[in-house]
Amino acid sequence: MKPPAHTPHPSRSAAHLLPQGQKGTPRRAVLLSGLALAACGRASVQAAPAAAPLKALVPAPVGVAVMRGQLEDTAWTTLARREISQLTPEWEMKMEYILAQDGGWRFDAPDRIATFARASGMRLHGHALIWYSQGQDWFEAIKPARRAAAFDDYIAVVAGRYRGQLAGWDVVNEAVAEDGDGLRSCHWSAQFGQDGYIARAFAQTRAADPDAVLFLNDYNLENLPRKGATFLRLVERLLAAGAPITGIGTQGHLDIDIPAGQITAFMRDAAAFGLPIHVSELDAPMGAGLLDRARRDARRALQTARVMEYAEAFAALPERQRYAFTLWGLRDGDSFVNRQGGGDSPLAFDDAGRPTALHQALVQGFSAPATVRKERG
Ligand code: 9MR
Repeated sequence: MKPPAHTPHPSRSAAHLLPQGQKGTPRRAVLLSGLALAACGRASVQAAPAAAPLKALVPAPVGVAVMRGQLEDTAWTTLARREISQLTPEWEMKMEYILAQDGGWRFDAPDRIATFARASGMRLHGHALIWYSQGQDWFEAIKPARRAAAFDDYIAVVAGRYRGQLAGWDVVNEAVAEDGDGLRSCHWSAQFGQDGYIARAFAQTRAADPDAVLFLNDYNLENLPRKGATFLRLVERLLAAGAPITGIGTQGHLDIDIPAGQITAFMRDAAAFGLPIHVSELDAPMGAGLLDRARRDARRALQTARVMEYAEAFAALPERQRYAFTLWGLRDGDSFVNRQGGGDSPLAFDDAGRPTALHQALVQGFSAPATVRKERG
């Protein structure tokens, strides 16, 4: 199997390795218990009683990234069925999986995930049709004169296959340059132009699936205000040109060191388009593997404050703009962040399925009354 493409990432640019399915060690599904955490000003978190499932707490579908192997792990499926109401295939609905090396198409894993979602009463979110980091060898091996048809055909086949089965698609992923200075150049932009490939992908996806919400999805939008602004200008330009963008995806791989208010400011600017917003890949690494206790507590407090801010900013959106709030993995050990050694706690559950400090931050953020949210916003 082809190794997955690398995705640059803030402060952990080499932070993912091979996709990781079930590891074979059954994990015990443990019910919720409170967590006592270090108090620290506004971000303090108190010991909590047994928590409600996330899907009862969040005023929108709660998503999680999934790999086929996890569907064979009953600890994962039990926890997911209790907590989660939407699934995003973590990598098996991308070109790297679907376009097999023998030239065929592979749909077994994404079909299995779609079947599981349906059987579990969960929504399915498609990720990702066109991404700068994927499909280059395949595309460049096609004669230039036939590339446009191949691009259109890929979208027609994949989006057509899942038509009616998923709520939305990340049509184009990560179009904005790493630092926010313009757009990325890639094999797609070389063929169709920097805005051109995005507009074409949206038009083709709309033709293949008339009902899905179609997202432009990117990361660092809250971490780097300049990148957030470039992204929103791109949305504005493409909408003005008639592209059927009907959703805004902000991945939410959080840099917990950003100043307070930056997340709220990006969400407010993004919300001005009136489109549904998907917090599509939230995690919040602390970089905590090697830290001593005092420093770890300080990192926890920062993590708590920023995750609360994200939750509050999302909950403050009008209902029709709250597409979903998705975590990029269920348990800490499921996170791509931990595939290079582990030790971080970027997600809502630990490896035994118990709520983490990040979970408590979500509880607090989503429990804040609307008036408090408004004042903080
Ligand atoms: O977490 C995903 C990892 O398992 C895959 O190997 C990798 C390449 O497909 O993609 C990771 O997910 C990325 C997502 O698709 C887009 N935003 C950044 C995510 C983390 O790199």
